[in-house]
Amino acid sequence: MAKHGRDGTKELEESVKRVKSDSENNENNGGETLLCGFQTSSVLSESVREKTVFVHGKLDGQDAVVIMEKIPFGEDSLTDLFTGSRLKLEMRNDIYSTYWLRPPPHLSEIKTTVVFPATEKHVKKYQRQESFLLEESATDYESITLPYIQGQSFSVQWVYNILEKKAEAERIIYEDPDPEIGFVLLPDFKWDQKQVNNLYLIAIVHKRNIKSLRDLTLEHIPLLQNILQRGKEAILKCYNLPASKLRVYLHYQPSYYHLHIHFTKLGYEVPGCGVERAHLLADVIQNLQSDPKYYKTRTLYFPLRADDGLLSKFKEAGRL
Ligand code: M7G
Repeated sequence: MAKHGRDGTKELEESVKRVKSDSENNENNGGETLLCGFQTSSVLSESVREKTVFVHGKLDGQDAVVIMEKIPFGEDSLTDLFTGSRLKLEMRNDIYSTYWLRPPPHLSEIKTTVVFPATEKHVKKYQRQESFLLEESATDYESITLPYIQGQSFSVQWVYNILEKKAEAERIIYEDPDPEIGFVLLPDFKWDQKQVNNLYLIAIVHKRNIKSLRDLTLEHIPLLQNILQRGKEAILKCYNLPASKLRVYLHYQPSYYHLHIHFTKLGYEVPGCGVERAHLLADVIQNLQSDPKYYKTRTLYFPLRADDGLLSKFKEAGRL
């Protein structure tokens, strides 16, 4: 299943072409008009700096969340941008002039993610909220967190679809099919795949009984080492990005309780890469090597948003 190219740039161009042809297919199978009937209920959050907006609304009477993000300039697109655009003068003063540039359609695309139908939990996930840092002892995990996540967490059907090649199969860049130490590596759906500067991939393990960092013990070291090693090699081959340019980590708490590892480009300040939520995979391996029960026994810290149900459980238990 591995599709490694020797020339990373070429591979990236090919994967961009793949994404374009996916979107062309999508236009043909009705995706083009999906949002025409979208009725906005509220803007959940927006960022002027990141040029993103998260919108809650209704589609066919059901809840939906639409995330839109203006994409960065890629060096490769500059020539097309200069030659194919029209300029509208805004003002001119001495040697200074400002314009509104109207790019050709293929350079004015907005990356759009649709969650439909969206659950109440999705709507909350994308709402701007105050966060609180929680302290979770091993006992808190057993008595508060575990029962909560067993009943309340997001469906991981999308993960099973990827592992079973029912969705995103053509996006997989590397797979080790081994049931114990194997995994699938593919672009995170947050990545536009237009440039490596904001590279974001996820490795999803084939093994189905590992919910999060808390479940990891000595027996998982070969799995974690395999992901770290082979994931780095695959990214070097596909995107020409060396391991020294990668941030490889797990989230605690994750949103989806099926073990997966984030691979992002170092220097790309993606939400969730801060010290309060991200655990470097290399550190996780070392911690397990020095203490096989490290993550079973340690107190772990993580932020939760004000309206997170788990936060209420910690409050009810007098732990916040
Ligand atoms: P997480 O740490 O469980 O939660 O990471 P977070 O979303 O709060 O960071 C899950 C990762 O999977 C995130 O980086 C998501 O962007 C990514 N992701 C989520 N979904 C539903 C999909 C999907 O359908 N396809 C792909 N390729 N990535 C997804």
